[in-house]
Amino acid sequence: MNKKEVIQFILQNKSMVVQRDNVKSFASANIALCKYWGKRQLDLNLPITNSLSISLANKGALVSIQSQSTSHHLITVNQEILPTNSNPYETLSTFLNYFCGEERVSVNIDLNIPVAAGLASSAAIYAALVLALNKRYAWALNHQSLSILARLGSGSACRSIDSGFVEWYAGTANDGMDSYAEPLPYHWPELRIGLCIFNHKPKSVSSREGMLRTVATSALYSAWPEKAFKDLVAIKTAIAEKDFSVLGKTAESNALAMHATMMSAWPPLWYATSETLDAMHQVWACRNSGYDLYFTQDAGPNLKLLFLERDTAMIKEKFSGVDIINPFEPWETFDDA
Ligand code: 2P0
Repeated sequence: MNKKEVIQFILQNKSMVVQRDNVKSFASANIALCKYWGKRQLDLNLPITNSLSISLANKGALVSIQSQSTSHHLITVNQEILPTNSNPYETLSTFLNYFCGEERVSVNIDLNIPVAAGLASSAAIYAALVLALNKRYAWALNHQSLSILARLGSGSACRSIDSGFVEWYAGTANDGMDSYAEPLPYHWPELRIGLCIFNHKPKSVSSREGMLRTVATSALYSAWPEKAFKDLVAIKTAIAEKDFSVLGKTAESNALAMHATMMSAWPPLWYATSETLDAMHQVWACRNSGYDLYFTQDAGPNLKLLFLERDTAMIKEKFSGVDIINPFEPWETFDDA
């Protein structure tokens, strides 16, 4: 099955008539503790390994959709209209066409995280878009179907349908019907994520291109699936047992191993800057002084700190400008909007 056929299958017997115009949905961005890096199928964004993330509460994308009487969709991101000949417009508009048919819509996307800088903005956007479409046509889809539809927009978006800890199953089916994300039944109110944002600019190599290149050229990639599997087991156990040291250590090691596969790709992929490396050394220095502090890094230079509430004051002092998130804090979901 291709993308269009998967969508038709999920939406069979569902109305394609607008039930509510001007709907609004919010989806949190998510940070992977065990990463998704490499696809077993490109078109459907089917991953080689399972991955596990933590959703970032009120950090993410708010998407509204309204009917529009123009010949093309009107898409704005943070109040700026996307030019119809730009790549982001083409990608979003192609995705919208799968659902809206001949209809044209105006989509407003408001993000409170940097766009395409390794902060999972596309995950939040596609998840919020699918949640908003579900309201617009009153499909009443379950989370599994919503997660699959979000994955078709951007792989990691399937992890942004739910909050808290979320696991995405790689699955084995060719049509990807067994590749969706589900929340883990654990809360960890003391857990904190610190966003160290050094660069708001979009990354030069997209994750899609980076994954392709890594799988095709990195000699280290063959070791990745086993490493990811072991880390996933360790992280799930650490979450269930609330063992923060094991969680942090495994997440940091997982991120570094993913970056090792990228660095050994050709041409090499190197997302870190000198600020990223300085912050890593700061984390290691804090650890050497006895603090339980770890980091993770995605396809961008920004670093995400993992720590517990008790160390908040120290983190604020050592990492100036850090944005601290409590992933289990309640936030506005716009479920009735
Ligand atoms: C993750 N990343 O697990 C990993 C770690 C980046 C590094 O998921 O091509 O934007 O749309 O499926 O989801 C970023 O990849 O890629 C990502 P596509 P996506 O969070």
